[in-house]
Amino acid sequence: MSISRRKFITRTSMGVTSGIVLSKTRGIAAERNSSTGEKPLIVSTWPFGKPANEAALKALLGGGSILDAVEQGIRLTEDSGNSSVGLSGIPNAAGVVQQDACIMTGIGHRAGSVAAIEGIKHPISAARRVMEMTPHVMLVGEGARQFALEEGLESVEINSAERHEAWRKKRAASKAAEGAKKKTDNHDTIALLVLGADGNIAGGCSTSGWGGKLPGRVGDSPIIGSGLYVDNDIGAAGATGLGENVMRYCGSFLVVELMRQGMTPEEACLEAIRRIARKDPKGTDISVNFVALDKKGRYGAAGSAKGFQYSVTGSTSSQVLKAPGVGRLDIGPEGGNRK
Ligand code: SD4
Repeated sequence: MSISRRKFITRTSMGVTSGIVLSKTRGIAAERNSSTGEKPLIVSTWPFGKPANEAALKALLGGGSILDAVEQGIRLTEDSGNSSVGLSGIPNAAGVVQQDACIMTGIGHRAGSVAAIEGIKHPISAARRVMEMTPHVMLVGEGARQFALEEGLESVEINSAERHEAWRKKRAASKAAEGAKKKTDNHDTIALLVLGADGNIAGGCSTSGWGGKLPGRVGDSPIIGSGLYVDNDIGAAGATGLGENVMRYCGSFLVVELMRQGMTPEEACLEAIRRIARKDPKGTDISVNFVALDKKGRYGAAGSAKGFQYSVTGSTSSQVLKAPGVGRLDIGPEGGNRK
């Protein structure tokens, strides 16, 4: 099914030639309530998710599974140096990069996760190995690192000051080119959700977490139900933002449960943020953003403030969209905004 029905302000066209995904982005679309019914469909956090989505699509088109798609997409981000995920991860207060990642598939409701792992090039692959090669769901710290090494995963020095500096400069230049307002730029997460052509769903998450965090701090990203949740009967959701404000509310699980109650992905993301903002002493000043897709191929996202962008890729288009922000006066009563 085509995305062309949607009233995107801008859109991209994408062709697949000899297994290579070709795409162009001409701008940011601003569709608030999305429903395409398209499969396969890949949704991820932030504009840097777009090339990751395209790598995920390429994996699917090459015959890979939904888990291969999640892993390949996120590996691209971990390698790319265009965010603080992976190789260009941001150090903690002790100057060390500790990474968090998880992966989950709706098939068999299985999950794997690593937290506070150091010096492994692809934390997402370590998370997948935890799921597939152990009876466990989560490994942390040195145990996670040793396991990854035993599994043959590549070890790398992530806390390279030069790498971090190069990323910081690149980021500052692109923000200046965009005319973007200065903001504290100390975190990025890729959460990437895949709906396969057969209707099965998987997702993954990878991050170096909040820059300057205490050593040993684990965020929402590797916690199943917080940074990511997949339910093959309903859909999937992923989070980015200040993990502490997601973890205390089981954010991604909440989004999926709201979709179970009948909300569209966008409504569910908005309502989850309102739920958090109603309880949180900081209201909407919580830096929480969600992406979601459902079993029907509908997708959406929302942020506690304006400015969150997400990437959506299907076999006919690949684009970066603006997510609606929950306004300070818009947190309403429980169950508000239900259509
Ligand atoms: C964390 N949620 O560790 C992550 C950081 C993040 O965009 O999402 N940054 O708190």
